[in-house]
Amino acid sequence: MNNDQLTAEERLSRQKHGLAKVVKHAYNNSPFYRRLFDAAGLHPETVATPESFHKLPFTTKNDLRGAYPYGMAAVPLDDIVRIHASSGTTGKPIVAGYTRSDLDYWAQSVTRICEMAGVTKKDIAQISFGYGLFTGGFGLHYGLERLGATVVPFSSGNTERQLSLMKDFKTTVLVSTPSFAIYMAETARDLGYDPLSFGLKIGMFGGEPCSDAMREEIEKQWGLKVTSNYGLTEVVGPGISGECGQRTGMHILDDLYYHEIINPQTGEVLPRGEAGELVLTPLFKEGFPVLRYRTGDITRIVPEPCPCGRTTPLMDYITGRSDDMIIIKGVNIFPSQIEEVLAAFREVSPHYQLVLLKDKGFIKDLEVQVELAQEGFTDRYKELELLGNRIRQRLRSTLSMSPRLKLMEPKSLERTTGKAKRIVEMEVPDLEK
Ligand code: DLL
Repeated sequence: MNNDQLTAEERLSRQKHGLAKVVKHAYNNSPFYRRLFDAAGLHPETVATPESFHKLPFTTKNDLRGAYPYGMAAVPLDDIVRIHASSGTTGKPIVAGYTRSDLDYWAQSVTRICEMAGVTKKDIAQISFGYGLFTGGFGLHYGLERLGATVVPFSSGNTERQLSLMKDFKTTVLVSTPSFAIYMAETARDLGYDPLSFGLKIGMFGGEPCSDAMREEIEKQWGLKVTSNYGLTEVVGPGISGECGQRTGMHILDDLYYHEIINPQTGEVLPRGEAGELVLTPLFKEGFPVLRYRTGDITRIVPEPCPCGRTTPLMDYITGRSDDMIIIKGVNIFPSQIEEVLAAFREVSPHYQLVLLKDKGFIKDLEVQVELAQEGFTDRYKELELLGNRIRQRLRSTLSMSPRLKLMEPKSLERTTGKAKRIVEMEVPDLEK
């Protein structure tokens, strides 16, 4: 049976089976979950159904941090055959351990995501995600290999060599972050290649948001079809949801990953269609199971069915993270709001950075730094001043505050071969406004 076209009853029956299995496994084998159930006065039977699951407390990033390194294990360490970890910038990373069966479960999920994106065994897929503790490289690798595609495990970095092999190997699928795809196109042109001449067909992009503007830019530059896919280390890695060719959102493999959308302030489960924080439970994970994991990612379930015929629910593109809200001068700002404003100006490029200006550790102001677009670049003062004023005005009306704005020369912001770093902090004593 095709798991992407289950009827509502079939789906529910799989979910019931999965929930009962994973809840019992976590309770019986994970000291972390045994304590959590006991403290809440719960027993597996009382929470292991879709109707009662909401009674179980959430698991948070802090819980996983506190369990560093092996506190989330629910099998003897002898049975863990792989470890990945998130690249947390502060504190200890979050560790995920996989049994052999977990690796199989993960590869199956990624294979389905790749098929949805339109990849077939005829494709040559170049993986430009880092191979290492990050789940991107190995995650896509085993899923694509299982599908039968020809995998080029390049890993991240070394952009010029990537391009040269990409051309020689006649790569058809590029697997990377969307920001790296833009950087590669820029480098290709610098080297005198026309990116359109590479013949790339599909982009499988993930690990960070891909705004509509970025998507258009990548498609225009490479002549490929952009698909976005989503996942996170704590749950399994990539392979949780991904786009088909229709652009209606990312199909969640919900026979394998149980999802809820909650109000991030109250924790209440929201009705289908309302935007909130995504909470995930991988139904068949043995090594380091997580139940009701708060992803921090803000999205909603698209109410309309997808014309592709798959019945898996569609998750909308991530609009932000519940923890990336910046509070400046008492105003709440999400970076995605700024990205939307900038995307409306053809005169600037997709490369931007938000600098939090701090005085003795306190955020005092925000500077939006954005590169001018290469095409039509002007250094005429008057034109730049006019453009600056137009962008400032838009930022002010969208954000209800006026951040500082710095228009930068093309290619002056640092490029990344992995996830773009959009927010940086700078200590600026005695800042004046
Ligand atoms: O980024 C796993 C991954 C690798 C997914 C490759 C897709 C492709 P982490 O490093 O743990 O894992 O980061 C997970 O990245 O909570 C989201 O905030 C963000 N993220 C991942 N994919 C997307 C996406 C991997 N398609 C965190 N759109 C998640 C928006 C994404 N944000």
